[in-house]
Amino acid sequence: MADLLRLLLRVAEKAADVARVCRQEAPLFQLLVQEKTGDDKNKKFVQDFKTLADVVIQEVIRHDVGAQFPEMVGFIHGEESNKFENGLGESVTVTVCGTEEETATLLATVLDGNHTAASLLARAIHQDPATIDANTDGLSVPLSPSELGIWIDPIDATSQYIEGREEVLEEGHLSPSGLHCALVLIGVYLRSTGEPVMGVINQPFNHKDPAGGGWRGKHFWGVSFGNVNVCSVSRPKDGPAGGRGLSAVLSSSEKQVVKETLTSLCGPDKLMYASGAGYKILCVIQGLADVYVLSEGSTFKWDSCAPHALLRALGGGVADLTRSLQSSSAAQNHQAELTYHQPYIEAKGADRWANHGGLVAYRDCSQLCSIISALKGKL
Ligand code: 2IP
Ligand code: CA
Repeated sequence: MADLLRLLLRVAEKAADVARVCRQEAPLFQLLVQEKTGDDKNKKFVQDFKTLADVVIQEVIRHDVGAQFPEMVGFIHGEESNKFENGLGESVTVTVCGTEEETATLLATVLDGNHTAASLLARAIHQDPATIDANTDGLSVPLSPSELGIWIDPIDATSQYIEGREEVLEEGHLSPSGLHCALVLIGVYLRSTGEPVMGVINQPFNHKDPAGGGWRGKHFWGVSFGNVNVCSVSRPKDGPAGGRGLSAVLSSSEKQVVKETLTSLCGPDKLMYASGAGYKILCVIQGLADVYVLSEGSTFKWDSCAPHALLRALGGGVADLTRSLQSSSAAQNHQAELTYHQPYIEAKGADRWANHGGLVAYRDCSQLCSIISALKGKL
């Protein structure tokens, strides 16, 4: 497991590099923010570049994990499909090839012959990322890669990534929107039970290098299985016993009844809004909010798997909101924890992997109970 964790930290850093390059290199950035207009809109180059950037990042992760752990091939899932159609109506499967040149040639076919963009992207894909310094010494978990599956969200909060607003993060404060909400999420789950056991989160745009070297990222990780619970983020000291009121983070598009109920429970000052499903769970992990409540089925397994593993390592979790509201006792709440191995068979396409019942992300079970009691009968 320590080997897998080190690899995931490395590939997440490579993915973050690709995400940064797409914004830093002018020929790629132009494609990223390009709005298709007029004839161009109807052209058969159906996919937007932003989707291609997502797919490229996802395939880098899939390729590197599959190369080191062949037992996991077939169990590495992501948000995007890697099949594209180019301007000539040809179907192209985007993969990472053996050499940078081969990858550039393949990408040029999807980018309708834009060799400059294809070469820049291929260079980022084949570059070795900086070594990640994570203290994983002594980490031993009795699990083998053949028991595990992976969920990848190449870029969560894509809209913030494209918009690209630069905010200066204030220590200890949540910042509702901007580039820092964009996250690379890699979650590992147990194939037999679906429980999340490892998570790596990379925030490609955490701060600007003071020496003018562009954006620097930050990574977070956690492992939770049996009695091994290790997280790179320490549990905030002033827990609920410290007498603070409960604080919650929501999507700005949350239902009015949830906003009102939580305003009464937490007080208006303790109710916050932020973009990105992954970023909102990261806020709970970091103690910037106590809970994240979502009443809609608008997140997916790839959004929640990685940060869920970190929350478990801290003694918390992510529960299905609908199921928690139905359960009669607080003790049953742990049965409502989200799992990652089974599709929702009544749905089609990506919806099969939606977190249909909404969710509550929490660090502390008593706070989960307060939220569930407050919302009972309201939804
Ligand atoms: C999205 C993204 C959105 C979020 C939505 C996710 O993923 O994180 O920001 O909505 O649930 O599925 P909101 O910000 O309202 O919480 P992606 O950007 O990968 O599509
Ligand atoms: Ca997402």
